[in-house]
Amino acid sequence: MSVNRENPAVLIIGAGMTGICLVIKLRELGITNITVLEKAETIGGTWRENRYPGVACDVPSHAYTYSFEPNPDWSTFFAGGKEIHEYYQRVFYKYGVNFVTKLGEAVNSCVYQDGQWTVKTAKGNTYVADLLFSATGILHQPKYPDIPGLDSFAGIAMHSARWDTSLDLKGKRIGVIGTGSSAAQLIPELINTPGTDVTVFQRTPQWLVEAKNKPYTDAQKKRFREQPWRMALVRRLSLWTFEQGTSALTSDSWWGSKMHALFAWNAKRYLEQSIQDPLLRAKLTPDYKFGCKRVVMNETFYPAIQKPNAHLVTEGIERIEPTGVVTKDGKLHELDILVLATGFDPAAFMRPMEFRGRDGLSIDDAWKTKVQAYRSLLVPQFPNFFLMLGPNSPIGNYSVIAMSEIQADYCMELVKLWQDGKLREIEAKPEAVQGWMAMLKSKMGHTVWASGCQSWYLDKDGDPLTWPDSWKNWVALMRDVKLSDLVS
Ligand code: N01
Repeated sequence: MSVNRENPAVLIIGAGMTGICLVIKLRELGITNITVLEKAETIGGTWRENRYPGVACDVPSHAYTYSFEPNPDWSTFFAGGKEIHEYYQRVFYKYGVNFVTKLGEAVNSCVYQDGQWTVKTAKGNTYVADLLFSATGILHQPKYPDIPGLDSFAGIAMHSARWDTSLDLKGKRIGVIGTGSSAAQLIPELINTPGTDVTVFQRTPQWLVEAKNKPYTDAQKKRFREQPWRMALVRRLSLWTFEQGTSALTSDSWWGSKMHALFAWNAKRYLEQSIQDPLLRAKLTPDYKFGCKRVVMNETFYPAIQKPNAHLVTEGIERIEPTGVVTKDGKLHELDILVLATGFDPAAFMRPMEFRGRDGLSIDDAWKTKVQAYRSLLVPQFPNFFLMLGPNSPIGNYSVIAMSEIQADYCMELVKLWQDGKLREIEAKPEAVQGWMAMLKSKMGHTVWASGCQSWYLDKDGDPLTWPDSWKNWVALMRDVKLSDLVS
């Protein structure tokens, strides 16, 4: 079968931040035969899905922006979810990504055969592609807690990422399970709603860093517009700070340890200065290393949890009954609404699609022993397929947009090599995948993630699913395409 390598048929699954970026980059290569399949009726990924009160980004707005599309109009230092969603919509239309996007096209299966991918959707449509990109995001599939009686709850129960925006919260007794980044944003909004009584069920205290969220004035926005270097400076400084954080979490060198101690001291001081009641402070004090779980960046949680209508429960959940949550001390906490801020399955890449590579190999079989992808992107036996933001991407607290752009650039380099005939198919050699996994393993022990806490950063073997080294080293690696690692 002859493939038009100059303008191949490209399919992208997902019209979120990464999918939009890919279309723009592919067009820069002169590729126009692109189709984006988006399961929902609107675009925007995470920022379409997460609608809970208080949803925001805890990465500074100017750093959570495409490098090629700065936005002088961000209203605050940390933008809210709605504003970020609007930004993506603007970029989507400005770059004409809408012309190649099919909405309401949930992908059911992707099967590779004879050099092409056949993709079928729930609507019964079939698409054929030479190159396939999964841009479905990392944290997409909600994780529901395995608590006895959850289904018996007679009130309203919902996951934080499945928020019912029509719900009237006033005067309600609300329970929240979880105290991660989503919970820390939404709990204060619930507590500050008139007449509510909010019970927070905390299993593990979180490390929390104060994230002051100042609005940008009209004068500042005008300066950003007229002198774009100012936006670039805010972006660089924000990213630099996060880069130091990443180094502190991934290195046990002298410098890494000092940086780690400084970040931990700062968070501890914030807790001590913010929480007046010593008993509550003790409940909120983590007993594991700073950064082992994803650090929560927030300025509203500590003030809110001290309000009279807020209760922090640490006794542990025994079961759920129709009227509420029973904790291990036998107490029934009666509730009208139960919010499950219990996070996501970080290894559910592409699922629940049927995904088959060479010789009918299913992704479940390919990953039976380990979820792995060369440079996070190339899955052995799944040629001409790119798993964006795949395992061991440098997730953590860094800007996921910056990450996505760098991965997209790397993919474009591979596509160019393939177009030039230097690669028969885009696939990593088995020994390169083994080398990649061994390199990751050798670095993991130095990270704080492997220091003995439970978090979504770890896979089933207790190995970090994140990039276990500095941001700088990751970027250098991604800018260096090693042709010898690829099947030629
Ligand atoms: O989820 P989480 P999240 N019984 O997994 C608890 C991104 N994000 O949605 O710590 C009782 O962090 C669990 O307890 P424990 C960001 O990458 C970004 O908050 O496991 N509790 C924990 O407290 C983030 O890391 C932004 O003991 C149970 C909570 O639920 C990721 O999304 C904003 C339980 C889950 O915390 C996920 O954050 C928001 C059980 N059975 C989120 N099961 C930005 O601003 C779970 N928990 C960019």
